[in-house]
Order: sequence, then C-alpha cells, then structure tokens
Amino acid sequence: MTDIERILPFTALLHPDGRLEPGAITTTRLLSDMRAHYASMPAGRQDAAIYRVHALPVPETHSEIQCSTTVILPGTVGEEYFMTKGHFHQVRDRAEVYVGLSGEGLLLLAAADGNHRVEKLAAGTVNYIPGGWAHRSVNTGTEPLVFFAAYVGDAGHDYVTIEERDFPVRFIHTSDGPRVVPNARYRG
Ligand code: PAN
Ligand code: ZN
Repeated sequence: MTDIERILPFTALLHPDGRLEPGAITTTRLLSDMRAHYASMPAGRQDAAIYRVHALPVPETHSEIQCSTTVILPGTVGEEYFMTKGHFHQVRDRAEVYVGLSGEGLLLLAAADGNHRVEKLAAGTVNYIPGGWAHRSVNTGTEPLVFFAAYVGDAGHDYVTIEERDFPVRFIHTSDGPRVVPNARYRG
C-alpha cells in the first residue's frame, strides 16, 4: 500500500465575517508585509492589518482540495486599494475557484506572457482561475471583501516571482471609483 496522507470527512462552519471553524489556521498580512507591492508606503501604520486568510488544514497533495476564506479590509495605501500580495501557484498548472461571499472588489489575473484580465469579485461571483495565471484580489468597496477559495492541494504559492516582476496594472482609488492604470514597475 502506498503511504498517502489521508484525512477523514469533515464539516466546517463559514461565519458571515469569513471565519471558518473549527480548526482553521489564520494568517494576517500587515501593511509591513506589503512593502514590495505598493508604489508608495506611508511611514506609519506598519502594523495595520490589510487582509486575513483562514485555511482549513488539508494535506497538500494532488488528491485533496485546499479550502480557505480571505477577508480583505476596506482601505487604501497611498492611492491604491487594500489587496492581496498575489501569486502564481508553485506548481504552475494548478487551477483554483473563488466564490465571492460579501463586499465588492476586483480579481486581477496575469499570465507569464503579460496577458492580463480584470474580473469582478464580489458577493455572488464565481471566478475560475486556470493554471498558469497569477492572481491578486483587490477590495474596491467600503466593507470587507470576503471570498472562499478552493484549489488543488499541492498547488503551493510562488510569491517571489510577483515580488520581482509585479503585475501589469494597478488599481487607483478615485472619486469616480476604481481606475485601472499601467504599472510602471511591471517587469514581465
Ligand atoms: C487564496 C490566497 C489568498 C491570499 O487563498 O492565498 O486570497 O492571497 P495571497 O496568497 O496572494 O497572499 C489563493 O489564491 N490560494 O491559492
Ligand atoms: Zn491561488
């Protein structure tokens, strides 16, 4: 018999605020964790929370499905919205599905060849993220943006490529709503 890490069936509760219980592992990303990602960083507020990820503990194998929620708080850093770091999956061809639960935002997808797409991510949306597309989510609203994510268990996260190359566009807060602008720091 092969030695495959197995788990038993389980049921978790998804709270309206995005927390998953019981057993989820929560990661909080602070402004100080986002240095590589914003065009300008304010001097203060380094310990301000930008987003949280609540992940159910599932083995990181290709036969399981990772399940997590993300809660991005409303706010801006300079003229840019609160957002996730963004990543490629370490195993590039691994796909993912996002289900929007509450709030209003955008999902930025970028392929290695520079092709990019901006999709709506909000209460009721279902986003399919094919393998090979880096993804970042952005809260453009005034409430927390909450979404559920399910992805192939061994996908892993490559943050380094995004830190080095960034995304082709950025999202600027204006009085007329979000504006998509080219990202001068993009190294595609
Ligand atoms: C999501 C993300 C989550 C946080 O669960 O991991 O929204 O974004 P970063 O990982 O870019 O910080 C997902 O896409 N998992 O694969
Ligand atoms: Zn992902």
